[in-house]
Amino acid sequence: MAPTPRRTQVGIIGAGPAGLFLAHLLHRQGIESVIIESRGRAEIEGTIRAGVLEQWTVDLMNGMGLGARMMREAHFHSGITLRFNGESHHIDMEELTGGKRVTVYAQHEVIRDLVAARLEDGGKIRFGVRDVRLLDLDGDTPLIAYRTAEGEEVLLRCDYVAGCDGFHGPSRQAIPASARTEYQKIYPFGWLGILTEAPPSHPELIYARHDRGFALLSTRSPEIQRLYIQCDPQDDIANWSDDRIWAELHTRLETRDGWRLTEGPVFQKGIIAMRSFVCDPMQHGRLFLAGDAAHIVPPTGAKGLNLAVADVLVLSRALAAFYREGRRDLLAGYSATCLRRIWKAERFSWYMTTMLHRNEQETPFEQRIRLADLDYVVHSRAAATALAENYVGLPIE
Ligand code: RFL
Ligand code: PHB
Repeated sequence: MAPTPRRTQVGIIGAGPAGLFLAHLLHRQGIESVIIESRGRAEIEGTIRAGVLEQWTVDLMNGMGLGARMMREAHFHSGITLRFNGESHHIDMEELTGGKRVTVYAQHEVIRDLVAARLEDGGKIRFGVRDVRLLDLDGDTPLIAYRTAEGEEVLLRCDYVAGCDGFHGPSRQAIPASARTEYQKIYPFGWLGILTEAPPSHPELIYARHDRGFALLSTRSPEIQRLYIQCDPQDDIANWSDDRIWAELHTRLETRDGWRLTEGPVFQKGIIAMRSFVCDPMQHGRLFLAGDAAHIVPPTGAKGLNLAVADVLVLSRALAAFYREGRRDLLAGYSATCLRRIWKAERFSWYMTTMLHRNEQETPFEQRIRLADLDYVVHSRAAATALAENYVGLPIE
């Protein structure tokens, strides 16, 4: 017997930053939603990903009453350091942007805070679902079909579907290939990331360009540091002993003036590939894509999570205008509104990535241009201001 359809206003696929922020934003507008998530709660709350929140993302969390733990436990950085040719250069973002800072607060901590608050509000999050299918997207009442963790077949009838299921989720594929254009760039390098139990080596993030490749020093807490080095994206993590990782980190990060990196035991390591990707349009019928489902940036600009939140802020406003006033124009313009911000973040992330990484495929001429870019940005107030303005996050319209 076919299952009886359940009903909600907005069906949200994916409990990442995009899906969770959307559910909270809709709830505050009196709009009901259900989130369906293929992984378990412990898994989404334990996956190590992003670390940097833009100023407006922090303001939004605080404005929604979701920022209490973040304000106690996060680290607030007024600048970043750029290193190349063995020298260190400080970019004072707070001064260059009229007081904006970035907040280092891990993505899985944001997820923990948002999941807990949503469940406390009585919100519906279905974890561990399987076989998710999107149906009738062109009609007035699209359907999400899925199987619960217990194996029960469910049909969820919605007014709208939000595809917040990341780069590999089914939502983007539900838009016919002929109805979307995909723009993509794959970089010939990846990042090897580690978590280490060590004290901070430096009070702010260090982005380094070195002849042996890029390195990044970030942090998680006074006891735990996050570091990355550029590597071959196909490389096997088994080829990277802790000693080899530390040797590369020392070489790439340390400066001629005697600054030294503090080591500690490595308790997590992995390799990620890097790409830039945009799907246009981000909507089809009653389906709206948000976050990594629609676009990917390389992590060098620290933009991915923030972009996902920006998308769902636009979507929540458009849905609120529909439910409150019957307006459909903001929904119709969703993709175009989001893509203006997305392409600027794509440009910035590409710029930071190409400027800071060693790319064997580039000519010696191009490699010297990257160094000139760095030299320019650390010595020109205009160029440093442009970097800072993008890094702390462009204004939300
Ligand atoms: P997510 O986080 O991938 O969440 C998608 C969710 O959808 C679920 N899902 C499904 N659910 C139901 N049915 C299905 N069939 C499903 N298929 C998938 C998944 O299980 C998942 O829970 O996407 P979202 O919400 O769009 O958020 C995007 C961000 O996670 C991402 O952009 C950032 O992590 C990128 N990123 C960074 N962003 C920043 O803003 N600042 C940073 O400092 C930063 N550093 C990073 C990063 C990403 C990294 N990695 C690992 C890619 C550093 C790294 C190393
Ligand atoms: C991180 O702390 O994970 C992090 C920081 C800055 C980036 C990317 C990742 O650009």
